[in-house]
Amino acid sequence: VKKRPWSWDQYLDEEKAVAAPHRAFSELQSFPQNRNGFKVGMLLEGIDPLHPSKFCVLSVVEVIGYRLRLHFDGYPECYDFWVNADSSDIRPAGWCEMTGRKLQPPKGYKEDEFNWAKYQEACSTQAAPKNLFKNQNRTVTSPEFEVGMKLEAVDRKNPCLVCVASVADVVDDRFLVHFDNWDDTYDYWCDASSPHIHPVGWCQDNGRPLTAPQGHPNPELFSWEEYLEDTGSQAVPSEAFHMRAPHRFQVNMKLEAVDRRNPMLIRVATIIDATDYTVKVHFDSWHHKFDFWVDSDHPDLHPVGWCARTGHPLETPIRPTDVKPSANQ
Ligand code: MLY
Repeated sequence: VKKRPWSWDQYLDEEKAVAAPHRAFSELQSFPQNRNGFKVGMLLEGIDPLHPSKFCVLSVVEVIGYRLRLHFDGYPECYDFWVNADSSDIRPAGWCEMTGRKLQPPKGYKEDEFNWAKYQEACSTQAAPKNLFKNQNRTVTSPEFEVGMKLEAVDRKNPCLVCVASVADVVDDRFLVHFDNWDDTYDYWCDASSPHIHPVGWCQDNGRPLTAPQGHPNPELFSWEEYLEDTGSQAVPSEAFHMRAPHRFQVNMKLEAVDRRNPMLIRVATIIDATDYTVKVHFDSWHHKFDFWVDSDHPDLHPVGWCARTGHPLETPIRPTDVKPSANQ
């Protein structure tokens, strides 16, 4: 018996479910406007997901549809990661030098002896052309967020904590949130509309505990006034914060989501729970132990039809109807 090809329309019909509407998705989740022009072997610079303060030398090692797998030159494959072609986390070769940032060279190179021209020659590979980076020359900026300014921010690895934090870097409309006296593994990039950041004094105004910087002599008695003075720093002006409206996803809506365990795969998924700014994603026909909470604007969530549109395979659920019931049941 020839199986009919899987179709979203038919599946939604059978499940009596609806697709999450396009307006629920952010620009970086929606159908892309351009093609993915990246090719295997191209070199570029990008943010290390495990150390978001670092820009590193990366090469494209796999391209599927609108996505690419990036590899840290000279390092084991286990650190490879996937991004969409329009990710804000990737930049053309030379971007760090041009913007006065440190670039983490490939393994085996010292920072001051790395040179893009020589490296490309040595590996006889080429840098990805600048026009492939959709995120370049964004006109939107966040001028009110300046490096060194202080704020209160949710530690996303420990989401019940709101902590003393600083702006550690600013690129276009995004900035890097760093937790004072902690290492950069807690850092994250966000923009002024993030629900995870608040102006200095927010915890006090909202009767919430504020986590002082690590090693603060008197964390219970932390005072912003003293801290700003002692560190010679300024608070991000409160007018700079423009928290976005809550998302428009609803429970039971269907979508396409990147598999956390094997991020090469995109699966048929359902929103099974939600808060104002996060959703809980379930992979259809998979065990609930794979469910996960994620920010509603995460670039790994896509509308129904995204895979078909971008030329990415979609992992479809195993249908119980595919299994013939036995005769004596
Ligand atoms: N128990 C955790 C808490 C770390 C919190 C760090 N934040 C505030 C940046 C730990 O010590 O690893």
